[in-house]
Amino acid sequence: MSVKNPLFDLTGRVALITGSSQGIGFALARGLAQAGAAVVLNGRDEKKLATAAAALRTNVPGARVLSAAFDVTDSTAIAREVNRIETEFGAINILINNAGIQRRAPLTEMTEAQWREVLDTNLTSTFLVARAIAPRMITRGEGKIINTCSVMSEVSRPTIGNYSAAKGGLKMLTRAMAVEWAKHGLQCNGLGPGYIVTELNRALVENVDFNKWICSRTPAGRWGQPEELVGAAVFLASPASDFVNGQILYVDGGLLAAL
Ligand code: NAP
Ligand code: GCO
Repeated sequence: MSVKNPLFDLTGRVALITGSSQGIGFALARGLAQAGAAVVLNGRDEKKLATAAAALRTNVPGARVLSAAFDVTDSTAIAREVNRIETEFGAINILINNAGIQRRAPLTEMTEAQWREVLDTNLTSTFLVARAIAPRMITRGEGKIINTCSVMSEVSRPTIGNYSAAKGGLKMLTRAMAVEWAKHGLQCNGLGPGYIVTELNRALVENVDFNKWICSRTPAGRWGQPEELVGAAVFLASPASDFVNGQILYVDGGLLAAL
């Protein structure tokens, strides 16, 4: 007997997950689809998106899947695609601002381009996409916004000053959204992954010394897998979190609990 708890049931909901052609975003899209949501995949590369959408339809038979190729730093493209999604696919009930990049360098050697690209993609984009969708959610009196933060919203390490600044800002932008939009029936929260095995971290996973360090620094003694973030995302996207606002839910193997 398959038991579905209505608190975690996303049937009939439409979820846009930015940066979901691979990695964490794709895992979250698949998890929300398995919970019943219709999902909109996003990324800049249309071929990667098509491959991801096909895989998702195979993984989750019967799932409604739409691809929306746009750059989350391009406000014109965002407006165009949000209109298309809501016209062709349905009102967006759940927004996961997940797209993000890394450009590692010591601050004294970091180029302005490396700084700006990371802040634009990892922070400003969330403002731009949420600004396009939140007014529609406010009109409808409901909506779930989940921003993919990071343990770097709380701590940093050398060579990722741009990334840490962006993720720290994203924590506070999440709280700013919560305090402005909660009265309109929106719940805005953050998801804070620890070290997860994805393309973003390929160089770190393959670095023997870094791999050893992160496994010793993480109480669980290992890297996380993208699928291990799905439970927290479904919780934050579902009725189960209707009185949760402005929180960052860390899924980090205990990393932030440890000195
Ligand atoms: P990933 O495997 O590199 O995937 C990044 C995704 O974002 C891709 O689908 C990429 O597709 C998309 N993307 C990048 N720039 C974009 C843009 N300008 N517009 C639209 N889509 C864009 O990385 P990931 O590890 O899954 O990271 C996803 C999110 O989790 C990021 O915000 C990252 O900071 C955060 N995070 C990751 C970890 C970790 O350990 N991996 C931990 C904490 C937080 P295209 O290149 O085709 O656009
Ligand atoms: C790095 C990593 C981290 C992780 C993640 C940790 O260079 O240390 O890329 O930034 O990806 O953000 O939560």
